[in-house]
Amino acid sequence: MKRFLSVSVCLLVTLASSRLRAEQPNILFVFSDDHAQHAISAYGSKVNQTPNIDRLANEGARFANSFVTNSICTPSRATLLTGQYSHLNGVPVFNRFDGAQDHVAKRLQSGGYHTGMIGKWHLGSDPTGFNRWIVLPGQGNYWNPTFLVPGRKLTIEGHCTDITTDLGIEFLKTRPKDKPFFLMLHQKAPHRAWEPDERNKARFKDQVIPEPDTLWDDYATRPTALPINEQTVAHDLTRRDLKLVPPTDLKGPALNKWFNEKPMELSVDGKLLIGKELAKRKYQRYMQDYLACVQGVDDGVGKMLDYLDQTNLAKNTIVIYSADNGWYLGDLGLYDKRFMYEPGLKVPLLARGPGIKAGSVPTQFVSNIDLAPTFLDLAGLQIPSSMQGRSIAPLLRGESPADWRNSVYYRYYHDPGHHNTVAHYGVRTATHKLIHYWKQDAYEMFDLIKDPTEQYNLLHLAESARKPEVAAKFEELKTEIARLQKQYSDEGRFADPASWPKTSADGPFDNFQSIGSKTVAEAIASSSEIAFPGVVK
Ligand SMILES: [Ca+2]
Repeated sequence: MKRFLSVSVCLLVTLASSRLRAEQPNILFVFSDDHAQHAISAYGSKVNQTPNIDRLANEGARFANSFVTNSICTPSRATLLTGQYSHLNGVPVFNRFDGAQDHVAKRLQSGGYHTGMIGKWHLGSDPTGFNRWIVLPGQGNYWNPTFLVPGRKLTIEGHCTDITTDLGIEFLKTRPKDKPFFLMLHQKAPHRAWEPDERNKARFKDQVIPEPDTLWDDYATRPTALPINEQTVAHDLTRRDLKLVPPTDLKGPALNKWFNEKPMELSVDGKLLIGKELAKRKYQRYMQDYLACVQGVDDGVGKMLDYLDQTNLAKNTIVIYSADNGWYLGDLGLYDKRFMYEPGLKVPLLARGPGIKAGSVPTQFVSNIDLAPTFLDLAGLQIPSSMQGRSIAPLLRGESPADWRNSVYYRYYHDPGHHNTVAHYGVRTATHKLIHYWKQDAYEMFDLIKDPTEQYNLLHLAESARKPEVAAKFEELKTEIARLQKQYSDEGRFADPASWPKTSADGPFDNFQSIGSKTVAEAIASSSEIAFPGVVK
């Protein structure tokens, strides 16, 4: 009897443990680079259609209020892994991520997941916490990109977006079938300089893209930062961005210099374009290529979803789509990201899978600090207190926790930096936004209900700022910023550029030995511990 009981207990324990294992869902996280929320049709895009990303919205949840904490590539990726703001994870600008620190992939790996990282990494250090990784060095290239695998580098012929998708499929095909998987599939596209694949380039070549209402923004009420920015469509697109054809005799540094210049007149079909006409032309050229790159990403999402459906993996796989930062589609006259105005602050966030309510549109404020805790929660693993975000799993199930946050805190440091964007921090609530340019001690405040495109800074005119309701809101939001800085332990660690880490997320990557050109299948094999025993940590 005793023996029978003991066998039964063993059986029960085994059953319980295999059941737990079976319930751990696969997680496919598709991430893109610089994909504007308003360049997705499910989010009401006026400029393109993204039928595959829309599938995630129709079959799952689309987050209406999804934000980032620091709207540039490298800091956003460090936050994605750690669930922490830049001042805690040590990546305020384009410096290298210390892979020795605790992060979500390590925890999923030790929690029983087969983990993979494919595509744009842009954290400088070698990925840690992944069974397999194959990543671009720094930004990487669109065409015939070089990839890094543990200790080696290789070239794969073709377009980066398609290759990254194919590597993702290959990862799923070759994964161990007795474990759940966690795959971070990170597209380089649609990052500048927007070099689309041939099929989508042809598709957008002659399209006329509607201009946003604020393309001709004069920045009249926002004198601190916008008038000196260098990310305008009218003045700051280079010949490389505009895909102009160089004179045939230019070579080497002279050719590079020519590509990096910003043309202020252009001859098109025998007509000399200047001023507004030229800016309109630049907008079309930029958007055609940007949207064609987005379309490649959307094609890739479709391919991944089809594969999950065909292999019956869909029923136990949570698919999440997001981007590392927002983006300006000519809004406020801008391209690029950085500024915490709505197009830069908001990012796409969509999720589909078991337990996720189809067609739901959660409106709670979520941000990229929430992704790491969410992955752990979905996997049934403990969320460490060092992570500053909160799992959005209850929101995915359609719940409305009463104590959810009502505001988000943002901080951008990269000043001096690219595009001459002035450093700032701020808060966004359901109705208002307050931005503080701390070096100038200048503020901007917007009523997002009356002025969703942030054209009128309520503090610009003394007469307006003195109004009791404006003054009261200003005080309320300053208090809210102070509260959030305390909550998130932001004591201005990287406020002074002299305090930034001196490392770079852009290499060098000289310690990787070249193994030549490979097919996708050969490349993924090269990133496995089987191909290079002892190399993978
Ligand atoms: Ca980015």
